[in-house]
This record gives sequence, C-alpha cells and structure tokens, in this order.
Amino acid sequence: MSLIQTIKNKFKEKTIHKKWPGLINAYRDWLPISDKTPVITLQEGSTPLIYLKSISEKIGKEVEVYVKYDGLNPTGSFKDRGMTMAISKAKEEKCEAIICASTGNTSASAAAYATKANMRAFVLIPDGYVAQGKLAQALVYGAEVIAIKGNFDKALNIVQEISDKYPVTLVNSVNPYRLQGQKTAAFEVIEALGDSPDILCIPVGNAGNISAYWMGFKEYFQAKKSSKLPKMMGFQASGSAPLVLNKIIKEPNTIATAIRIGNPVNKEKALNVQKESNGKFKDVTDQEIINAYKILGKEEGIFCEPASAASVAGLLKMKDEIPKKTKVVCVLTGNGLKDPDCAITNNDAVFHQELEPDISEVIKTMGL
Ligand code: AN7
Repeated sequence: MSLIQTIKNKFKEKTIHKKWPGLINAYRDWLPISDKTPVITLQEGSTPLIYLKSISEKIGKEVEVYVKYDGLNPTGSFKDRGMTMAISKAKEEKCEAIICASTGNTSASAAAYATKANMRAFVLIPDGYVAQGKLAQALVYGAEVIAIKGNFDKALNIVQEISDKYPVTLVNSVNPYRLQGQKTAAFEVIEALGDSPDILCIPVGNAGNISAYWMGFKEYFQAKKSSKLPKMMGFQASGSAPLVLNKIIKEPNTIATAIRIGNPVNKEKALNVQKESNGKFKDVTDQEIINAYKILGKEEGIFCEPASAASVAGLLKMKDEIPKKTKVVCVLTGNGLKDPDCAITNNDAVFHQELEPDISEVIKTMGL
C-alpha cells in the first residue's frame, strides 16, 4: 500500500479534529448552572499545554516545564473562561447591561461576551495604560469604553459603586461565577498531564486566577482525579507587588500593564491559597519579565504578553529552589499580540530597514 493510501485509511478510521463545545458544556457537572442557564459561549477553553524544552534545560535537574497557553482563548486571554460563566448567569438573571473595570483583558472579554448575549457593556479603563490590542478589541466588540484619569484600583471602586446602585451587573472577579469558569483551566492541566503538576507558577494582579486554579485543583483532587495538590507560586511585578510587600501600593507601575494593580480585590482568598498550598508570592522586575518574554519568543516560539511572562520569569528566578524531577506548569494568561508596542520595543531581532528594492542589495544584506 502506498504511503498516501495508508494515511488516507488512518483518517477514515478516526476523526482527528473533534468539535469542542466550550467549557460550560464540557464541564457542566462541575459548574453552578442548570438546564435553564442560557450558554453564552465563544467556544473558550481547551487550550494547549506545551512542553518547554529550552526553559526545562535552563532549570536542569530533570525538571519538566510546561506552559498552559491561555492566550489562545477566543479573545486572547484566560478571562474568557470566567466571562462565559459570568455572562451566561447574567443572561439567566435577565440582566441587560454589564460593567467592569479593567487593565485591558477583562474589558476585551466582557465586551465580546456581552455582544454575544445582546447586552450593553460598559468598561472603565485607566487612560493611557491599556495595551493597544486590548483597547482595539473592546472598541471593535462594541463596548462603551470609559477611560478615567486614574489607575485600575480607582476604576474598580467606581464600578463597584455603580453596580450597587444601578441595574448593571459587575463582571470583575468579585463576581463568583468568574472564578467558577476559570477553575476549569486547572481541570484541563490535570487531564493533559495525567495528574496535577508539583508546582504552578502564575502571574497575579487581582488574585482571581490563582484562587480559581486552586479551587479547580482541590475539586479534582477531592474527586480522586489527581493524586496530589500543587504548590502555588504567585508572581507580581516589582513595582506593583502588594501581596509580596503586604501593603496597598498607591501608584503601581510596571511594563506588564495587565497586572498594574495596587490593591487586589481577592487578597484574602489569595493569602489562603498561599497558606493551604504551602506556596509563596514573589516579585519579578520588569527586566526579568522582559528577559523571560524574549526567551519564550525566540527559544520556544511562544508569544505571550509581558504580564504572562512573569510566571516564567518567576520560575527562572527561583530555579535553585526547584526540587529534582518536578513537573512545573507556568500559566501564560494572555496572547503576545495584545501588546504590539511592547513587542516592537523589546526584542533582539535583526531588522534591516529601508533597503532599495534590488536583489543584489538584499543578497548583500543577507550576507550571502
Ligand atoms: C494577561 O483585565 O485584571 O490575578 O482587568 O490580563 O486574576 O487579576 C487582568 C489581569 C494576569 C492577573 N495576566 O490575573 C483586567 C485584569 C493577564 C491579565 C492577570 C491579568 P488576576
């Protein structure tokens, strides 16, 4: 039989691509929904867990490092996991408008899911501190964007008060359905690895995602779908590290604008995760973040946004503390395309510009 024929037969035997129904339908039994809940989905979830050869080698000691690449969700960040739940439940409760404060990704996701649900979306953002891709998304998905001359923490105070007084549902991570949706990432990690990792490294802003992952790991562990629980390592940017310094940061600052948050709303939950998992909060400098960001791009072929690279930066920083043969998962929360300005400014690429359109010029430049 010819090779082509063999391949054709193989494809006939089993379908390679299976339709993914979105995480609510995939994990229905694990989520607070009923048959009455309208499922508002963009088929989020089922993102890849990718082995990192170069980073694993840098850690050594037969440590295996993987990334959970949640930047491959429909709007390019993990927020879609929470938003499918928050918006579906808001729809079930007949809500007609939603609101959020955001460093960018929440606003992009909220805007997309609100549009899908035929609701109005109001998003408050810190003027000048939201990456271009995220702002572009909120506008294209049709949100009403309100930029304030103040940081995320200020914006969150405002939207909390508005949602208390007016019939507008708050979809920041204080909304409990957000964390319910986001916990499914931990389920997927366990399913892909066959067990829980030993260590989870994750960037921390409002500390919703670290709390959601922990909830997911605990639920699967209790259901005997994993044999252990991971140590949860949360990483913040040095200029914006309220959980590391144990105080509110009034003027947070970092190149990782997604986690430029000085007063995390899920602080108590996060402290509990740290205690229960025997984990830690640590900080990484902007320089360390950019270093990890570049390594992921040029050595692994993975493009994430700077906030996401904080998880890998943190792992590289605590390299000496990682025991032999452990399995580590770093969460890459957002896609690199979200922040093109950061990418153009921070790379080591050779970029020849303004050449004459002449083959000999090109060949000369190529060094041939
Ligand atoms: C890429 O979009 O808070 O610790 O308003 O966009 O759960 O807050 C974003 C947070 C990590 C931190 N990585 O997650 C927002 C927002 C990326 C992010 C975080 C965010 P949490």
